[in-house]
Amino acid sequence: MKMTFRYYGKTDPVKIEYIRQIPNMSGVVSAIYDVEVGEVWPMEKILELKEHVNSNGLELEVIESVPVHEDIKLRRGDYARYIENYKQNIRNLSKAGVKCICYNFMPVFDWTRSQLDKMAEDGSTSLVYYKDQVDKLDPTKLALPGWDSSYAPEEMKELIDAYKELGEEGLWSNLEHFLKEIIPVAAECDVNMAIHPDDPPWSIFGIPRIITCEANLDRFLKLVDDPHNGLTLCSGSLGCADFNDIPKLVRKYGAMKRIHFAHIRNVKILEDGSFEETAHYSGCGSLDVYEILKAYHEVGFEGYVRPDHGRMIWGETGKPGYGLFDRALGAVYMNGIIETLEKSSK
Ligand SMILES: [Mn+2]
Repeated sequence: MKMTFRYYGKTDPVKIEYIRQIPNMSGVVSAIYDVEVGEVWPMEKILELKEHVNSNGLELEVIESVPVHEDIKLRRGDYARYIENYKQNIRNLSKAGVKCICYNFMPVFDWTRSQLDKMAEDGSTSLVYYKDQVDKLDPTKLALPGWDSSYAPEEMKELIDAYKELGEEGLWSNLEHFLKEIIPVAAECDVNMAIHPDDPPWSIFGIPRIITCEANLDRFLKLVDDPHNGLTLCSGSLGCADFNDIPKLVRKYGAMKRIHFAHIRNVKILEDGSFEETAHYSGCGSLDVYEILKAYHEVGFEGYVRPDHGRMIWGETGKPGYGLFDRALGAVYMNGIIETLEKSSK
C-alpha cells in the first residue's frame, strides 16, 4: 500500500515541504479548490498542481474530492451538463497521471459534527459528534462545521425538502444513473472511482443517506459491477456506528479488489451512540487499527492509504482535523504496523 497525506494546496498551513519529511510518504491527496462545484477543472490548473507536487518529490495519484453537484444527486436542473463535466474531469485528471478519484454522494452536507475543537483531558482538541446537540439543531438556521454556508436559509430549506421528497430510493436511483454514465469513462481512462461513505453513516434531519453499512455497500458495488466502481473505505466514518465491523468489511471488499483508497481514523464511540475523534493509536479509541491494517495486509491491498482526521496537538492551529502533527504521528504509527506485518509474514 502507498502512504499518502491530504494536502489543500498552496494555501494549506501544512506546507508540502513538511509533508515530504514524513517517512514513507509516497504522495499527496489533493484537489483544485478554486473552480466552482460542477465545472470542468482546467487542464493547466491540474498540471500546475501536479508540477508543484512532483517538484517536491511526491506523487499526485489520488484526488479528493471531485465534488458531485447537488443537481446530479437530485437529478434535476443542469444535471446532464454537470455529468458531462464530471466525465471531462475524469479524462483530464487521468491525462495528468491520476489513478484514483475519491468523491461522495452525501446530500447537502458533507461530514457533520457538533463541535470541531472539543478539548480532551490531555489538552488536545478534536472533532466530536454529540447526538443530543445535533438533534436540537434547525439545519436551515444554523451554520455548522462542514456545511456549505453559501446557502441562504430559504434555499437550504428548499434543498432539504427536495431530498426528503426524493427519499432513499430516489437517491439510489440517481446514484445508479450517475455511475452508469461515469464508470465507463473511468474504465476507459483506467481511473478508479472510490466513493467515500457517509459521515456519520446515518440519516440526519430526515435527509436520506445511503452509503452507510455492509448491505448498502453490497448494493452500491452491484449498481455497476466493474472494478473501477469502488470504495474509499473510511474507518472513522463507517466505524463510528457499532453495526459496522471494519476489519470484516476490509477483508470482504479487499478480497473483491473493490477498495481503492483506505482512510484510517480512530473514533471513540460513547454510550448514546455519539462519538469523539481520537488519536490513531488503537488504545485511544473504539477501533483496533492493528486489526484493520492486518486485514488490508491479508488481502494484499495495493491501493492508497492515508491517515484521516487528526487532533490538534502541541499548540498547532489550522484546519480542524487536518493539522500536521497528529496526522504525521498517525502515518508513522501505521508505517510501524505495516512494516511489522510485512516482515513477520515473510
Ligand atoms: Mn474519511
